[in-house]
Amino acid sequence: MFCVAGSTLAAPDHDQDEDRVKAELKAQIGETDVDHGPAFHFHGKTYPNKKAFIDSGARCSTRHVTDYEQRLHDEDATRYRNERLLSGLAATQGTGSVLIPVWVHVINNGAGLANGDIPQIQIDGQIAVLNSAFASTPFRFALVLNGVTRTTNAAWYAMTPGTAAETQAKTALRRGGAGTLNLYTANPGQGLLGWATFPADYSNAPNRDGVVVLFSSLPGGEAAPYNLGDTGTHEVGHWLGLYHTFQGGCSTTGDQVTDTPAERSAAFGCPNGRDSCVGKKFTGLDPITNFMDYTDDSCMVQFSGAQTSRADAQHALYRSVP
Ligand SMILES: [Ca+2]
Ligand SMILES: [Ca+2]
Ligand SMILES: [Zn+2]
Repeated sequence: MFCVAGSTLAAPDHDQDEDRVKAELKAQIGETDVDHGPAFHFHGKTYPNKKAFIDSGARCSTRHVTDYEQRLHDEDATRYRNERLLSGLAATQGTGSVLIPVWVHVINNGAGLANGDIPQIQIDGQIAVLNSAFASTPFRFALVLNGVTRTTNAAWYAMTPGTAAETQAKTALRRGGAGTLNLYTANPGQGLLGWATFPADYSNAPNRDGVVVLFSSLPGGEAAPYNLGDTGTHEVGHWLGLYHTFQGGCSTTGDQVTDTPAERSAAFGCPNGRDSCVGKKFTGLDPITNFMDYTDDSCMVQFSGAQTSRADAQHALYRSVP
């Protein structure tokens, strides 16, 4: 009798608590059933809300790397760091010690800003944003002398990942080796903001290497709230071997970076205090201010120490030839 009474009295309280916690968590991570916020107008399209835009995949179209690939790259990176340490070097190259030459290829649909023919001041602004974002890392970015090309081509202007247009554009325009950043600005189809290739992809497909971003995502562009240049920062993060902070969801390996707390799904907007993976294994709030999440440009402010170390190893292994 005692046990029955105990369970009938205690159980509802416990369930109510659990339901409340679950509901709060769902609301916090933007997964309530009805309220995902107001309609989101972006780049000539209207989405039911910002979550729908994020769910559309347009925020970033960089390919997903499989667990197997991740393990290979991370074994190589661990070996690289251990060899440095054995030689008496610091695990990571010095801050600002790696200069990355940058080519910017402005693909447009004709003359004028409305056709994506962005002015030099926005290109300089993007390079400044990269240098500021990567200030605590080994990487510095410098535009190659006369390193801006301008091409009018309607098909290339609307290119999307994996298409003939992308191959043609990059084959024609790309300059430099594995360590040279080729940044293409265009107006990709499907409302895409950008995509990048990973360092380890270079040897198999050198011509595909580089970063593509929506022209109006550059600083001063019209792609609010993604117009402070941090689409460029995020994609260059991929280009240096970083994954999304929400990769792997609530798992202990996740993005293969130890100091970015695990995250169940992409964050959007700037949800302060979001904590989508909870419990002993998942201490720490979601890394919503990290450049490798999907939050607004104004919300993203940092790379972590372990991301820096990861990017350094990936660069040294696969991009050391400029
Ligand atoms: Ca992590
Ligand atoms: Ca957490
Ligand atoms: Zn991404």
